[in-house]
Amino acid sequence: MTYPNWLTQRSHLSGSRMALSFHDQQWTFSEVNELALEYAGKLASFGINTDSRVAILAKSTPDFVFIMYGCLHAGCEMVMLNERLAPAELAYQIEDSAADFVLVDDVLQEKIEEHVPVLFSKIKAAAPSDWVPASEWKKDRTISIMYTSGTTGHPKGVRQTAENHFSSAVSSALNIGIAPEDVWLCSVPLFHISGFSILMRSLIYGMGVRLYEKFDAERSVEEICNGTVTHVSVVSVTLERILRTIEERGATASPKFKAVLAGGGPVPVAYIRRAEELQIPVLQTYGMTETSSQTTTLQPADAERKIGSSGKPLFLYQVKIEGAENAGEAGEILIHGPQVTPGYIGRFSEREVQADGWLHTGDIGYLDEEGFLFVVDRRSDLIVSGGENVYPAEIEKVLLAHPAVREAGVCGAPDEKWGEVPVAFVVLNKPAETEELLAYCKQQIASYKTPKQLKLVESLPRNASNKLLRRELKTWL
Ligand code: S0N
Ligand code: AMP
Ligand code: MG
Ligand code: MG
Ligand code: MG
Repeated sequence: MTYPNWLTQRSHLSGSRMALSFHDQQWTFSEVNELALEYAGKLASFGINTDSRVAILAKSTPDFVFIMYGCLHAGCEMVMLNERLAPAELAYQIEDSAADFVLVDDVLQEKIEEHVPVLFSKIKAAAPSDWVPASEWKKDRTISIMYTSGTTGHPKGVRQTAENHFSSAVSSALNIGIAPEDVWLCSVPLFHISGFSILMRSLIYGMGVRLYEKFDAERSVEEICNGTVTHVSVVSVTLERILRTIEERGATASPKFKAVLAGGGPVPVAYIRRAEELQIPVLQTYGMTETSSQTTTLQPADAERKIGSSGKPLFLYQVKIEGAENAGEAGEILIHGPQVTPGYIGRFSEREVQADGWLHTGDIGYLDEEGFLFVVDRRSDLIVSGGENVYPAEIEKVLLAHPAVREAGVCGAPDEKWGEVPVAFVVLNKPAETEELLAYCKQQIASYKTPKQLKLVESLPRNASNKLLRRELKTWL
């Protein structure tokens, strides 16, 4: 089962259409394809081919996009590294994925400590080897691998196949619609599925992408109000910054602007009301790395009536609630469909993700009588800080490794700026300063995972079998 090579076909079908723009530069699909072919030849000169797995660490720039598209032509698997992670966290992912090469944007090279990076500048300067692009791609080909944390504190590498990305893009289009003039503003990270899925939609629809290296509320609002973009993906923190900027300016969205896709976590009802006030259509979505982005999406038409819901499953996708017999009964959310990952790599490669045909998300929710999904509780005490996931277990593991720490417990606390942030409770076995413990964390984990507060306590709440009761910690905040 194959697809024709997406880059070749897209350039053949709509070569003169705008594919990518960044600052004042832009590239058509045929220009992008030419660059991707050239990069694939350069990558081949390092020995990168269909058997390779490459880890990539980069800022959201056109070079990153062209190198990724070069990898698509080369047929290798890409492990997408999060630039906010600490060197030790990146080393774990590179190790666990057994990446053959680590391609690194020059500005991020200090983040790679234990491996020899292939710098973007070296790739650019290389002479391309002779090389022929595959005319077809297998549907089950793994295109990307993204790490997501879990209950154990060890991140898992999630495989996303060509079919996963294709079905995700098509189902999204069946819901949102597509038109030749569409341009999607991408200021969410390309290493997350929120950003990467925009590139996949671009290739599959022939749609333009307006790329930003980092989120910028002012510039986003200009694009939305000038009508230079039609869609934008946000998390709730960036949605709020956009709304506030529009409110402060007394601006209005251009009639050309079509939709904000808001995901990565719950969107507060107050933001939805403010967006309505400004006549900005917001589509709330529930999705995850394991489902290559959206699974359910709420249409603006239903937003008022179904406030708090993440919508209905996209076409071809199924959602059910484990153990629920009637509408309104809450239980674990189970997902089935062609967007669901076939599984993990590395140390979790043996773990079945769809043993009974369904992805067990760990999230708790219910379906109402009309089939709208409401997510009521997140998996494994997951904390979402500004769209980045923070798992208590991962932070606790780091704290416990400190010689002065006997016990550690982490929970999420509401936060004005980030929505939610981690707070740690620690029992010491010898004297230590909280600043020292926090500095110790910051050395080993991303700064967004470093607890915003650390409280020294006498003991932690545990049940009869000595299991830490993280929910109880919330009552100590
Ligand atoms: C919110 C963002 C933009 C904040 O970054 P900003 O403002 O650029 O900060 P910096 O200048 O880089 O750093 C300043 C200090 O702030 C710390 N910091 C940065 N980010 C965070 C954070 N999230 N939480 C806490 N602190 C943070 C920095 O560390 C720095 O501090 P110091 O100086 O101490 O180092 C940025 O965080 C951002 O881009 N967030 C969004 C990430 C994202 O896209 N998440 C979604 C992941 N989920 C998925 O991809 C699946 C769902 C999905 O597919 C989807 C999601 C959204 C929309 C659509 C979809 C879809 O289905 O298509
Ligand atoms: P990630 O794979 O990093 O994007 O994390 C996905 C997780 O984010 C899901 O399993 C949920 O726990 C949470 N999440 C995503 N979308 C929503 C939503 N609309 N409402 C509540 N939680 C969400
Ligand atoms: Mg994750
Ligand atoms: Mg940023
Ligand atoms: Mg998330």
